Amino acid sequence: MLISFEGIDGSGKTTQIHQLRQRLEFQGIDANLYREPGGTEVSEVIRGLLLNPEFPINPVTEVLLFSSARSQLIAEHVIPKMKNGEWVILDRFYDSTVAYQGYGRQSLPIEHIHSINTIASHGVIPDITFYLRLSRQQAQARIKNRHRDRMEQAGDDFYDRVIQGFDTLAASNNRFRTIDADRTPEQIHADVWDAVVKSGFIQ
Ligand code: T5A
Repeated sequence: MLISFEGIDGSGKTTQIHQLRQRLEFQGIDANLYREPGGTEVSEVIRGLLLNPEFPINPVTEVLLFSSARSQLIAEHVIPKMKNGEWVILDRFYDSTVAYQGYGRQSLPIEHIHSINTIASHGVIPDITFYLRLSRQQAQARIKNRHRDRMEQAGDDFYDRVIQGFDTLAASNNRFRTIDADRTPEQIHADVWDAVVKSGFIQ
């Protein structure tokens, strides 16, 4: 079982992932959790490059770096765990590349991003993708006291396009579950858990 969480920065993905992981533990399921970019030694080094505001990175290079970090994570951890019948939760996956680099940065035509995503993910597709939908203003308010990384310095228009990207993806993919993230963590978790139970993967 592969579950991914998507949404703009500050939408509450990490908070929800930890709640879901804990709930799964109560059911005797020990889920593997990885963040993107990151999750392997190589991918964490690439993450350091991507988020460092001191590095000016060409937009196409940015797509390829996110994708390289992903390829390593999927090959090194995700595919072996899935072959072993284990649960995997991803804090972001290739939908983020469509939303951030495709819609936000407008680095490459969307169909090119989809092709690169297919290669970098080694053909792996999530069973469920939770999209925590929150306005830019609400998300920014939640993380306003935090040091801004390179991506978070991109500006309001960029984030509005990223939201449009996630909305478009969610409207055209059955694996997406759009969750209203402007509620308490407990209310959001109840919806997430309901969808996981309905997926039929829990006995
Ligand atoms: N990126 C990533 C790309 O551009 N392309 C790609 O292909 C990929 C994979 C990653 C950056 O890289 C970009 C996207 C990102 O800009 P990151 O540090 O991993 O950077 O950033 P995020 O994944 O965005 O993580 P964040 O920590 O910013 O946001 P989360 O995880 O969505 O939010 P969370 O849970 O940490 O919560 C943020 C704050 O809100 C509070 C929390 O306590 C916390 O203080 N909160 C709530 N407050 C009120 N109500 C709720 N329901 C709340 N839930 C959480």
